[in-house]
Amino acid sequence: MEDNTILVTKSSLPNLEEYIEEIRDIWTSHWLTNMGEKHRTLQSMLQNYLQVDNVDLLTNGHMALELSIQALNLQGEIITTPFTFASTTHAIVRNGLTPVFCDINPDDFTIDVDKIEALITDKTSAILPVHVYGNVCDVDKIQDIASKYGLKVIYDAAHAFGVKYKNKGIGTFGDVSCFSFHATKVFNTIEGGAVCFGDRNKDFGLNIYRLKNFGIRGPEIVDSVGANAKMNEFCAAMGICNLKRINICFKRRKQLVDEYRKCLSNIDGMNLNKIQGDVEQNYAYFPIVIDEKQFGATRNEVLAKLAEHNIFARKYFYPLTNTFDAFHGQFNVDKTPVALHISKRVLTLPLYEELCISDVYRISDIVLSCKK
Ligand code: T4K
Repeated sequence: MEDNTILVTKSSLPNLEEYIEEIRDIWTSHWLTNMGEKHRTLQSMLQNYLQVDNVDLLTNGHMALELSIQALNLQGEIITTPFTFASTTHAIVRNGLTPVFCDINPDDFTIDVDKIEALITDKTSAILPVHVYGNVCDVDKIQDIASKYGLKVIYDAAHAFGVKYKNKGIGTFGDVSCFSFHATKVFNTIEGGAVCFGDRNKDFGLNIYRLKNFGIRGPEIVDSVGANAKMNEFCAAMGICNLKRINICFKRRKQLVDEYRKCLSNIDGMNLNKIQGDVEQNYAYFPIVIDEKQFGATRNEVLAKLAEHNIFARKYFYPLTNTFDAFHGQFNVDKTPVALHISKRVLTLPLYEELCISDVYRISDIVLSCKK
């Protein structure tokens, strides 16, 4: 790989010496996993940072989703969106439940709350919306619908670390919020994830803890059939170091996004996500939507032009999850036309802490050079 290659993202890392310092005492304790000191420390740091009642750490964001569905003992159908990473839909299907796909808003690509109620049946047990790219779903309306029909709400907050809505941590909404701390996320623990939930959901907390540790309740009691999804100490140590520098990371991402917006706003045939009111953003992704008719080039042509310059943007999220081969045509994509339209036109541009402002200008120039 050449030095000048720019990928869609690049993991944020702490100073190496700081990480070594953080893991040094593991060589004294020999305690590598199973809810050790680092695990407990990161858990309480995150509880504080995310302003939530409870946090439980897991091996990744996917297990957070999959085990949350199980811990809530959901059955039947779950209303969700197809404009997401495979994980969201797979977590539902792997639990033996049926995803029912709701369309998305054209402005911020979150679930279209006006289309949820028509999808509710007597089999519906929950709504699983996605704060896609860190854009906040209409949490108030979703809660109203959930309360009216007695449904649970699990947020896929994989993209929404550090986001606040009306000054409240994004993890405080719904019954559960599931975060991803994957290497590609604004905050990473190498691999990792977490569930956040309120004190009113203490039972959920007990269930998730047992599910992540084989169903073991005590030294001689195993009273449920759990999996293994414990975050290990090296990952937790990475999280401790990265959390200490998270504000530097957000500040830098904001600068880059501000420059992208200056270069790429008000271009015929190109739409950017609307800036949401009452939201403190995390600048996780920078999606552009290219309408071939007005722009004069397709999304794929822009992607290819960037690639000629060793710049690798990504089609997050194409294809839609309801079109995956894995489902053998089980779902009718025509029922989510906005999601289909966006997925054929969206491109996520490179965005990460180490990206140079000059690269933002260069990337924007190449994108604009495709316009006819
Ligand atoms: N829900 C949503 C909405 C999600 O987006 C995700 C994950 C999940 C749930 C599940 O959470 P986790 O179980 O993953 O915690 C990446 C990530 O692997 C995935 O975590 C993420 N979403 C998804 C949107 O993106 P890929 O297949 O695009 O990853 P990959 O390997 O192509 O990496 C993308 C770029 O990241 C590379 O070009 C370079 C950079 N990179 C990658 C790795 C692995 C690094 O800089 N460092 C690294 O270690 O899925």
